[in-house]
Amino acid sequence: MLDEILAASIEVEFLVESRALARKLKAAGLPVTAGDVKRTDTYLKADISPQTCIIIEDTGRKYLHKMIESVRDAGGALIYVLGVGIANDDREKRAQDVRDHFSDVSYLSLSELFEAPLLTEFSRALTRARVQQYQRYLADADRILILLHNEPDPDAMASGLALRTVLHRTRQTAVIAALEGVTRPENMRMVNLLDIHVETIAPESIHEFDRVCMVDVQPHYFPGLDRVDLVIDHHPEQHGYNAVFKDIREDYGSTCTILTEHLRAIDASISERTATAMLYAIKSDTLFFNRQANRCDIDAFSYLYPLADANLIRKMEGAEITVERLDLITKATRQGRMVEQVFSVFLGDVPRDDAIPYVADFFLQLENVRWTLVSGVINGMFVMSVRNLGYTKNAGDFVRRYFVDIGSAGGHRAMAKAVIALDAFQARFGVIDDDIGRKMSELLLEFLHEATDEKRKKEPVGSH
Ligand SMILES: [Mn+2]
Repeated sequence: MLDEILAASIEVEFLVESRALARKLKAAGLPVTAGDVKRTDTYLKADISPQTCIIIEDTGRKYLHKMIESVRDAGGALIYVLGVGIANDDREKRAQDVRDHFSDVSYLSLSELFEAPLLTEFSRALTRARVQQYQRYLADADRILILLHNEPDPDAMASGLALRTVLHRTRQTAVIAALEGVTRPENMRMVNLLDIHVETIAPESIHEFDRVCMVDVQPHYFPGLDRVDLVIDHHPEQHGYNAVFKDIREDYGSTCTILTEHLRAIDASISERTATAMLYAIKSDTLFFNRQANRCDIDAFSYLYPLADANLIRKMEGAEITVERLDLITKATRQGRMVEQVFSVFLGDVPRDDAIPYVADFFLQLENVRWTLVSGVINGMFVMSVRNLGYTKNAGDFVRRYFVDIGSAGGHRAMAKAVIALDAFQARFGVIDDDIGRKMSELLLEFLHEATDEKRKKEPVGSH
């Protein structure tokens, strides 16, 4: 096996104890000699140098130390011991023993070497079975709807394109649509540069499609829609709806990461346009791996990277800054307050609801800021975005605690949102204008201090 793995890139020679085994291996075409593996002579004869990499097979025999010492005496310096056919517990003991006696010798085991790639392969096979199931289920539909959330963001749109690729369909037979279309500048730029068509449809026309799929969102988002065919999403799983197939992975940084795995599992070829959209989606949903990203997001990113157009991505990213947003940043700088690494500001009436998360993300970049709390009023609704770094406490828990009974409130560990009718907000908190920013920051500090108080209680007296 090692010959097969290594011989293509490295010159390999084998040394075995038994002459019979040497003859067998030689017959199989391997460069092999037989010799006493405990003797320094044997290694001198083999002409090893400090640059020779020596792998010693450890099958649990007693004279492992003697072998390592002989190799060293003959001038060997790059020594590995490879545990083969040893039970897990014994292997750990032997590895420890080698580490204790020979600090420069590394212990590897066959199972460790093979575990990761095999598990990846098996989980890919499981994903393949899952994808083939929904492919078959959707195959005979004339027209499929791929429904996105309102104001589709890069992850939603790219996931739409990716799912269309998985289903081997065209713009006519798999319609990517939303109830409210794209208006934000950065999303518009993506639509234009990648020529993405997101149709705006009325809620009633959802039922005109043979099958309904959704990506980056779940059915509860759409009132009155409680049954769909396929849901692929990375937001926390919601209940109270039926989906024939679903793949929801809360710990993933983007829906596109899940879809990259689906595409890889079925060996689909991904067009440059789709790969570019997906790569941009992963970057944008994870703030380039600055929030809520895992190993799979990084794997998906490196898989898509060579398939995508990096220049287009750079162009799409530049669209985030607009004069309108700069005005709000200026206002927030003047009116915001910083208390214990919490930046909070109430912006008053804001023209567009994307301004609020934008300002929240922006101020999170400032030195010493660990939480941002940005709120404003849009069409008579109080809207607040919460962001954090360092995950001391859960942003979603914070908004749910204070707002879920008077409006909608939810989110992840690092980002959350609350939307409350202005009169309900006033009735609860009784504050107006600039006092809103102060009040919100007090609530958050109260919430954050709770954690430290609990921790302190657990610590023994006098430990400070
Ligand atoms: Mn997303």
